Amino acid sequence: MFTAIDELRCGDDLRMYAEGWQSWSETGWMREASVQPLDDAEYKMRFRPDKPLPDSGIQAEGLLVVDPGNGDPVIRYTVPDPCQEVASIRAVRHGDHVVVSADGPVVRTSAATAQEALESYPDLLGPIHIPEPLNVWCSWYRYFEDLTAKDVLENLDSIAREDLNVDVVQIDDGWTLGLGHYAVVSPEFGPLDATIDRIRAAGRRAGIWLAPFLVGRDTPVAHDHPDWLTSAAGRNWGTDLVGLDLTHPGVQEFLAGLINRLVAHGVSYLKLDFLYGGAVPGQRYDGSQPVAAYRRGLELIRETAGDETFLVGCGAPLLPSVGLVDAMRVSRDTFHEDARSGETGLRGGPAVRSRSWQHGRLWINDPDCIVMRPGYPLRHEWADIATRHGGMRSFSDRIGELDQIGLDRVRAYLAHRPTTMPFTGPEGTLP
Ligand code: 9PG
Repeated sequence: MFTAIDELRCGDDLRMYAEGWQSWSETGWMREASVQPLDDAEYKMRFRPDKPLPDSGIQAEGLLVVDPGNGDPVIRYTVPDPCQEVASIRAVRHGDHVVVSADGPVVRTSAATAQEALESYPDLLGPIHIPEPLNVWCSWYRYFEDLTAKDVLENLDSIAREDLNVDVVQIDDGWTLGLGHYAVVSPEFGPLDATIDRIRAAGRRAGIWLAPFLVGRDTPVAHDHPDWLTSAAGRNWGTDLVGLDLTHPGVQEFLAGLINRLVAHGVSYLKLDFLYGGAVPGQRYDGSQPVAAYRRGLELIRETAGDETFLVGCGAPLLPSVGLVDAMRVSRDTFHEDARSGETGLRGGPAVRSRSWQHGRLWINDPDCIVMRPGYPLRHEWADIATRHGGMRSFSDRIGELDQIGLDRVRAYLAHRPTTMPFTGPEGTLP
């Protein structure tokens, strides 16, 4: 139930910053209307299944800034504790005024500028430890799910031969049959432990991808443990997805066991993907609400992995993750497997720019991988944005396939480790 909480006069230059729910959600400065989902799966995977979207106006998840554009102060609306509950906050323009409404408690603060309104927000959340960013080689945008241990080792050797400044060799999706199959290693991938050993022996950190908060509906875990499941979480890997109840002792034991095993094998970097699955609606074992349950699950992973393990959130509810992840994906994928030629444009561009104020304050921003082989036509445009607004520096190519231009650019990208000093200001994109 939405209740009107405020009414502001506005001018022609009205602009509103709406924070999206998770890494892949649209976020930024808007004038009148939010982006709408294309279909039900996208609704579940980029929006909140339990939060209908308004017919008109914009909807922010937990953080809205209204710059009235008439010289009046900028107003920021936030939620009191985003680790417990994230209210949706709506803003609708009616001629010369804007009506703000919310479906939960909201704190209203005024600021002199839009930049100040965003940049002072992290102060509300208490001290947050921000580690140094890492440079990453990632398998995904070259190998997708057809990855083998041999591919990883080939690139490990290339990194040494080309003397690239890579901290982490990260095995993305493809190494496992999936969490729903109890995260067993895929036979097509080959030996995981030996690969991790080789990465570490080469003096790099071993990183691995995991989607720990959801499973396929038609998988052994879902069949064996119907009481571990919450509700629908979209669709991927050719199957409907369902969220896990992170307050259930069985789920907690399963996840802690898995993280323990990976860390004991020498993994010290976890890309935690599809995390929104932990916060879908549904009944939970201990009666928790979705956001609090999600936070409990992420805390469990942090506790189990230890402070030395670098955690990257991806597909992750943003505000409920603060303080538990080292880096956060702040954008959509560089490209999807069926659109490698770049025809979908720079999908990550708008959110990477709009969320640049979060870098060094809430976490290290991860703009996603650059891809520098000649076959990706937007390689330079995307690298320009990632260089300017990034934080984490990752690339995803078969190194042997890079041309000289691509290799030089990768080398330059990794050579200058970005500082964790906060970026200077929000660079919103206006339609
Ligand atoms: C591995 C990939 C990569 C990538 C992640 C994530 O909406 N979707 O269907 C959807 C599918 C995949 C996806 C994002 C959205 O990519 O962002 O970097 O790790 O998983 O499967």
